[in-house]
Amino acid sequence: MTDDNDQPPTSKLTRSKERWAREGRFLTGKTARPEEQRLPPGQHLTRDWPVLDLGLMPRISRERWRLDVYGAVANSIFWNWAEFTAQPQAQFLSDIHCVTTWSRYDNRWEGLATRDLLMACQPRDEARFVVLHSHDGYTTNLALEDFAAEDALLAHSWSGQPLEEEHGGPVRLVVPHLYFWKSAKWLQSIEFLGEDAPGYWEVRGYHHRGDPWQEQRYSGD
Ligand SMILES: Nc1nc2c(c(=O)[nH]1)N[C@H]1C(S)=C(S)[C@@H](COP(=O)(O)O)O[C@H]1N2
Ligand SMILES: [Mo]
Repeated sequence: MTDDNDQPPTSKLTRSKERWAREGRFLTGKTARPEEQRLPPGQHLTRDWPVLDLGLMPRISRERWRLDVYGAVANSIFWNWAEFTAQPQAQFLSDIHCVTTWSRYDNRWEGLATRDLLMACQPRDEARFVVLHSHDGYTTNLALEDFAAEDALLAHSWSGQPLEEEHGGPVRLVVPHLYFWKSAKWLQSIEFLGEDAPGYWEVRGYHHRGDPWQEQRYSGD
């Protein structure tokens, strides 16, 4: 676990990914429309489910897990596991698109739809951006409209089973219409802001929004 003041971890993989951003690796220069082309440009399908992160896996039991929602909201939230799972339950089927070019179809997620979270916390008028904070020191930022997508959720299960620790359990975000780095694993808190605040990959050369069909891989694309 990392304190807010600690530098987040780096590894051989995170250093390669920083270099890929500088080089513009994997860019095809094509764009597509999700309604017409399920697989975004420059992506290939995989059947297994790769694990990608900063290289350290925080272990948070469901008993110790809390969700902290704060910032520009009318109702701050601090839920324990029982309170979180007492919220309305959504099931969504969606595809994963990782910026390192693998995609995985038909993932069955279960959890709390971000739209239901928004009903509960009531973002104030000035709220425009959301920052996800994770137990490994990872952060990522999203525009409020992207966070509020109809198939976005705080997932605690995948394929009918508790989300595995290596994939971000107890709870991760899933925002299917953006590259998967926006889908924070080991979710700890959600901060609502009036101004954008780039996260771990966004300050290391990756795009602020990350739409796979527009190939928004890197900043400056
Ligand atoms: N907390 C946390 N969330 C994270 C990451 C991370 O390093 N830490 N990596 C992101 C990236 S780059 C990807 S591709 C996906 C990978 O999720 P997976 O390991 O379940 O495939 O998690 C995203 N969410
Ligand atoms: Mo990624």
